[in-house]
Amino acid sequence: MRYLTAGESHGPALTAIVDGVPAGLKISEDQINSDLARRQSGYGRGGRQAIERDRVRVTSGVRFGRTIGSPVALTVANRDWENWTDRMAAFGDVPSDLMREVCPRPGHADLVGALKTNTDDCRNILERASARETAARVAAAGIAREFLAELGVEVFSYVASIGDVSLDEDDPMLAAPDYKPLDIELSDVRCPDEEATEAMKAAIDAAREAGESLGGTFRVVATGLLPGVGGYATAGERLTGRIGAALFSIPAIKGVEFGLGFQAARRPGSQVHDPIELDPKAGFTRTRNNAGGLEGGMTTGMPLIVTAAMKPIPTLMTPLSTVNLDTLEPEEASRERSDVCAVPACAVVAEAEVAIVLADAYLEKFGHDNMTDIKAAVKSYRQRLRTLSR
Ligand code: EPS
Repeated sequence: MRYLTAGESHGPALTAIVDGVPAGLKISEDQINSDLARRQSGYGRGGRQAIERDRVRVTSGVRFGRTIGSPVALTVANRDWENWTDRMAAFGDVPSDLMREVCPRPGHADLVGALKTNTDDCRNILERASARETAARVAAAGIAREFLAELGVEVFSYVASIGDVSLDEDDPMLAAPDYKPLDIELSDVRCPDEEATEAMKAAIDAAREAGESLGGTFRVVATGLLPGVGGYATAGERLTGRIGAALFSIPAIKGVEFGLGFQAARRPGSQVHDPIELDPKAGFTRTRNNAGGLEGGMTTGMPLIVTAAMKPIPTLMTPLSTVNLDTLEPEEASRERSDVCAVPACAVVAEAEVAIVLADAYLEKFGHDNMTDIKAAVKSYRQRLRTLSR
């Protein structure tokens, strides 16, 4: 399962095409719309989210609520397009009063993108480098999430820190799967703890006051995974690399850790690796989950726990210095309407990326033509694993 997106932040719409979707998969428009709404929410978002009401329109690959085995095309309209029809027109002359973006923001794709593509208007770059594009990813991943849900796999996320405020967790590798999805959804910053939520919101308020922006960390958790999904034999099969690449493809992601992550490098082996047990009911299991659900590039059957770090958004209301591309003189970087903090939204996008990789790996292992055959293959694999533990 792969996806490709198109669409500019202030163009008419975002589009995603999802390829490799099996036939017979039930798709719910409401479910995709609720994921789109989750991506739009979060304390610290800017004015754009007051304009948009992201809703998906499926234009191919689904008939009477089920996939038919062809690529699925999805669009999400940009309501803000109405305000940009002259500045973002596909055809016609350049308006004489067009304000080009010539003061690239440090930390954004503006400058390097303009140099690379030989344009004198950073808008050509920022329109596509904007995180608005991630709405299309979330819509695309709706297909993957439905597929995984049919096979008993749930993917969720929560925010672990914003700026220097952290959620206090005893052992995230054990605690994470126990968090209640409702507590996470009810928090304005997707944090399962009320006190931490309030402290994070206060940090965002202080950043807004100071003309600053804030990054943070979040975890994506997948439960219900079967062991042996992914592969160890070739570089391209390893889920660690595939999930890592998928998360690093999200704008602003600067670090990814699986399970204990960097902490594992500071502990001796006996305090890192997870002892194996044989449970008469559950089969092979682990006494803990420091690996975060992956060993040798494959799922272990324990929850997948991956943490990612998002840098602060580059648009600052108290801007850093830059160089004006017209005058070549020092100037302040451009101010755009922007978010103070988009970590909660980014966590939802990360869920989407993880879901697509996991769905792809499941399809590899269990076939990809239709849901009946896939479910039969999953059942027979479960059966074989069960026999093995007896
Ligand atoms: C975003 C839409 C954008 C930004 C933000 C994310 O809308 P606009 O540029 O019209 O305000 O709010 O984009 C960025 C953080 C960025 O760096 O470009 C969205 O829908 O997520």
